[in-house]
Amino acid sequence: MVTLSKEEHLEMFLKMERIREFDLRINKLVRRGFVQGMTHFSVGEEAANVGAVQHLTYDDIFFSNHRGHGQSIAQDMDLKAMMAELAGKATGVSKGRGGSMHVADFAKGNYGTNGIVGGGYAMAVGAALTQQYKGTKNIVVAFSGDGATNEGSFHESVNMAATWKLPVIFFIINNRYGISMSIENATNTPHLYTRAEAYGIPGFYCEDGNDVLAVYETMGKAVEHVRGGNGPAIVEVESYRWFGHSTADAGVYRTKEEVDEWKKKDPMIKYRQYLTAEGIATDEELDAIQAQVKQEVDDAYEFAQNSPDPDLSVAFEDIWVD
Ligand SMILES: Cc1ncc(C[n+]2csc(CCOP(=O)(O)OP(=O)(O)O)c2C)c(N)n1
Ligand SMILES: [Mg+2]
Repeated sequence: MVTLSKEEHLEMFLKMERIREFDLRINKLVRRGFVQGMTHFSVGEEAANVGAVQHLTYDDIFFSNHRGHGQSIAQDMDLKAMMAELAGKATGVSKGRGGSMHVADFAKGNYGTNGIVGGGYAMAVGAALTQQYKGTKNIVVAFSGDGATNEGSFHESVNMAATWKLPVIFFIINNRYGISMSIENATNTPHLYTRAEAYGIPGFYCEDGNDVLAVYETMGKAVEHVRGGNGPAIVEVESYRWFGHSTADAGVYRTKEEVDEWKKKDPMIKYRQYLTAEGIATDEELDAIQAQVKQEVDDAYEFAQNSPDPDLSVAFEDIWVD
């Protein structure tokens, strides 16, 4: 089991709470038309995101996918700028031009969410090659879902990273579905981390990806391996998205019983129970964090609401490097 200080525990709880509260609010705002475009939620996958990102410094780099709110918030993305981005406002992190699938924060190593499934893998390999070439100790993480690992880009990227011993982790959140396609219908093996063997690299598996400490521990082993200059690794954690694939999903391919079963394994409740049972934090302290986050999300909404729309002239900015 991992040993963390109280501050570290509370920081992880805070980040998980931010992801939960932010996405619950965005869900409402999409329905009201305030947030435009396709949006994919990280609700239910808070532990999988925070347990992994907690190992990264701002000098490390990560590439996210379409479901990237969780990783972005876990790496301290400003909630105001993020909400403004989702609302298409000029004050957004990408000046309101990208929306949910194009939030990035280079200063914190967040190289962006990405609407192309499997689109982050090869870029992560390129970024890892840069780190190796420059001789840094920084690592790169390519976050993806289970479905994306059946794209050719996954196999090409892992193969090249393994051959060149690049400092990159392929971190898979296995939530059992790629849109409506169950993992059983998409692949012939029950687990994805076992693919590592085919490339001669280690694969790490976390059965309970809703337990933030279990994810943290599993990711810790992969980070130690990769930061130590031993080449890449694959990590698979099991979790579940509570909501539909995106805001345009009626969810007819999953039973209510299945969704309810996973809601019982709520990562927030699991962590709260651990923290209180171990005497690390009181319910009052955790309630105060929840109240603080609620206020942060309220403030982000107000900021986004009061922000101007972008001027059309910015549409063609930042396309070419000067
Ligand atoms: C190249 C490409 N193919 C298909 C899509 C449509 N699409 C968007 S998300 C998705 C499923 C992704 O599933 P998974 O990787 O498991 O991530 P999850 O949504 O479950 O987090 C698909 C097929 C796309 N955006 N890009
Ligand atoms: Mg999936």
